Amino acid sequence: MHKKIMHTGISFIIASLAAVGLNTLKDSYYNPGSRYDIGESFPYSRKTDKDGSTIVRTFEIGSKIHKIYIDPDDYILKKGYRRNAGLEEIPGYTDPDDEELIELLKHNLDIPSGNKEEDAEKIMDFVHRHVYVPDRYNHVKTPIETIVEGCGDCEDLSILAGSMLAAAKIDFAYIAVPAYEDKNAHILVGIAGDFKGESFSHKGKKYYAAETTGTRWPGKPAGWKIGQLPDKSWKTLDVKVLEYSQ
Ligand SMILES: [Ca+2]
Repeated sequence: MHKKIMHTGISFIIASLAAVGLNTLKDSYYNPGSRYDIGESFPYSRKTDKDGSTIVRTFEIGSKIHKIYIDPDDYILKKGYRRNAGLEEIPGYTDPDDEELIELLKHNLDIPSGNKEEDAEKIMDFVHRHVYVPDRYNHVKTPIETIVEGCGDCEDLSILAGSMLAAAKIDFAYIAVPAYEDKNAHILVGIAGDFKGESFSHKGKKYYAAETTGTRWPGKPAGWKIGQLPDKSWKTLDVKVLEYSQ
């Protein structure tokens, strides 16, 4: 669910990268790319530890290498069935209680820092390191699936952002953009706080636009700032602010 793009060349590049990644992962405990859909998995910077008991995802943020440890059984359990949902159902997939997500916020991103705006920017920077890959079956991913696979489409990346914001107790909503002209429907998050730029008002609050998609490569995070709208025409559409309450 995102703007229509030229798929042919990009799909080929992603398939090639996935193939390279899978070769380096042949001793891995599991291989979601082969079990499901190679187009939904981006194995760059993911491997298992020596005995295969933990999935390790590596992120380089600034000069620091971050490692995130995920239980493969937890991942496989969450990957285990297909989910398909309309945009209005997306808030229900928010998962702020995931222990691995809470660990990630605390130990990798030092959240909460006491400054909610800075924490929100840090969360968005982390989300922006996940590659935008449209999925073939409209599978709604849990945050752990998106982190392990390193990629997702607009709903998956927004659920990851929303779950992290909710876990950090930062006020946010999902912003659902309807399909228009030749563009598909889209979803992003909106964050309340001391930000500048474009926002969507709902029940007296301003939710500043926070686009979650945009990168094709994990080393080059999408550059959207909070308050920046990828397409200003969204302001003229019947955009829905979908609340999430803890
Ligand atoms: Ca998806």
